Amino acid sequence: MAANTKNATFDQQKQFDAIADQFQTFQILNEEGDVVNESAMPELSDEQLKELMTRMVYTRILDQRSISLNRQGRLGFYAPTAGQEASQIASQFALEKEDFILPGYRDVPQMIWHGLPLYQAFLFSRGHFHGNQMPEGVNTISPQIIIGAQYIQCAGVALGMKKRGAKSVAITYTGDGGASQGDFYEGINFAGAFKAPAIFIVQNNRFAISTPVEKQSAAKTIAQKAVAAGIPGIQVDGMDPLAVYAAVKDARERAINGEGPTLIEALTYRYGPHTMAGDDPTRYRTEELDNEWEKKDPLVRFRNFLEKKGIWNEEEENQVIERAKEEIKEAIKKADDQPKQKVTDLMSIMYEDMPNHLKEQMEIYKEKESK
Ligand SMILES: Cc1ncc(C[n+]2csc(CCOP(=O)(O)OP(=O)(O)O)c2C)c(N)n1
Ligand SMILES: [Mg+2]
Repeated sequence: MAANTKNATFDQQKQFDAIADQFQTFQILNEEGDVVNESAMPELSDEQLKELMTRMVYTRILDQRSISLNRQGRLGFYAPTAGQEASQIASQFALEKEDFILPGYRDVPQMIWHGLPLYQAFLFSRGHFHGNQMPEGVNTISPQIIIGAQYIQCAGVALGMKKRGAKSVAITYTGDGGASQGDFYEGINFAGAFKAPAIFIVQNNRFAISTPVEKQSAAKTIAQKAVAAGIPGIQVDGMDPLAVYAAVKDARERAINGEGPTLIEALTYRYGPHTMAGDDPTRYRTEELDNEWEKKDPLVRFRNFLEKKGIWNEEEENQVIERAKEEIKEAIKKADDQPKQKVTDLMSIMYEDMPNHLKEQMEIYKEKESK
């Protein structure tokens, strides 16, 4: 017999309402660029605020150029980033150089601002191995393609930092779709149990390719999933760079102080397609939804905020755009100038001590490549 809800042992609705109450969206700047949460304002100098804007504008241009380079056949795999600049750039902006980033395939901008040279990001897109060779001191690994796997790796990297007594954090990114994967739960649970200094970000852009977030989970928010792992969770307006920055900065401080990991759900939107491989967003998103999110644009909002403060203008923004275009042109040239990769290159960088059967294959390929 079905349970009689009148005699239920607890009031489910009350439980859900209490949860919803605790996971309200954290915001500092509204859509017009006005401060609506003065007490939460992060301490950032005018120079730092301008630098954050510069990086977001630069990244938007990089996205536009990457899309057109892909269409010209000059780039390979590319996952568009426009719309997600606040979630991506402001979260990286709250890190220190010694922090370690475990990115997903859409998170190449964070790697670039963490120190990955642009030409190597282009080589990654082309499937060239040099795009995966991080320079010494650039603390990131290649973008993860397996949805959610980076959450487990992040827990491990963070635990390693803790064991070494390092004052740094590991940060990882996945999407709303990624939050349905087993790896997501295992990662946050493990990090919570061991109080590992990790920051787990979910960029909830409302779609996993064409699957809407409503079909991912019965939970009202992704942030509340932190509760089951015994860690703090917060939902932030992911189109508000100041809210994202403040949330990550706060999470970093707690992690460094030995208080363990945080789960941050950033509500955001990707304006473009899932990747350049051929999905058509008009088949799974309405124009109304696109328009609603365009009004939340992080660049427009932050520009308004900075202009009202009198520290930003069109001329400055145009200079950033010109610089970005110039540097992208140079970087793509540098990527073009890179020697074509050979099978023997791939093999020789894989092992310190190459197994015998591969040594044999190496000889075969050396022979082939010499012709
Ligand atoms: C384990 C695994 N399953 C399926 C895929 C195929 N796949 C690639 S992207 C993607 C959607 C992910 O969506 P989301 O996590 O919301 O991230 P977004 O692309 O929106 O940033 C899927 C299912 C994959 N790469 N790995
Ligand atoms: Mg998504």
